[in-house]
Amino acid sequence: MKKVSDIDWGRWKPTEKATLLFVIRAGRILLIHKKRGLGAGKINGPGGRIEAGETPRHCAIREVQEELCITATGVKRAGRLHFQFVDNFSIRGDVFTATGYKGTPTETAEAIPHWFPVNRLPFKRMWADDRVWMPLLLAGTPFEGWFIFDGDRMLDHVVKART
Ligand code: 8DG
Repeated sequence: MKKVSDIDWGRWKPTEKATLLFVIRAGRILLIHKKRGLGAGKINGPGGRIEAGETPRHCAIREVQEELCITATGVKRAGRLHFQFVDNFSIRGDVFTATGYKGTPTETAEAIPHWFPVNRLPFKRMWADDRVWMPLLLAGTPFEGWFIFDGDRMLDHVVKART
């Protein structure tokens, strides 16, 4: 299981379902330094696991509230990511963008907020796949991606723009 094509994605069931949300405003994107959980130490969008009975959109908004103390507005679906890890863990991520927010981004136990210019993203400190699909997200092009990871290392990827 080293290639995306090794997996029957039609039957694939993720261990976890999660969300990510990126507030993009005036040429800048709101990211977090993630303090704990999967991807601790990395720069990412705020997000987390979907709870029972929750829609992905509701999860994305709740996670941003919990991690940064703001309420995202103008929330729109952007894409879907499928991650298979070689140790058998797997996670699906629904990705959203937002055009604004209410409140003030504030550090919490989970996250430190940081704004970055959209053309100067800190890819070296982000998950390896992000540089593959982030251009589609920033262009407003719906996307879907499939990835094989060994820990932090991306072994294979396929990303498609959805029209
Ligand atoms: P919770 O307590 O907040 O519910 O969740 P948690 O246990 O802290 O969950 P989490 O670690 O925050 O969930 C993993 C987050 O990391 C989730 O938002 C999806 C995201 N994520 C991956 N892989 C990748 C990736 O390759 N790139 C990006 N950008 N995000 C990823 O799991």
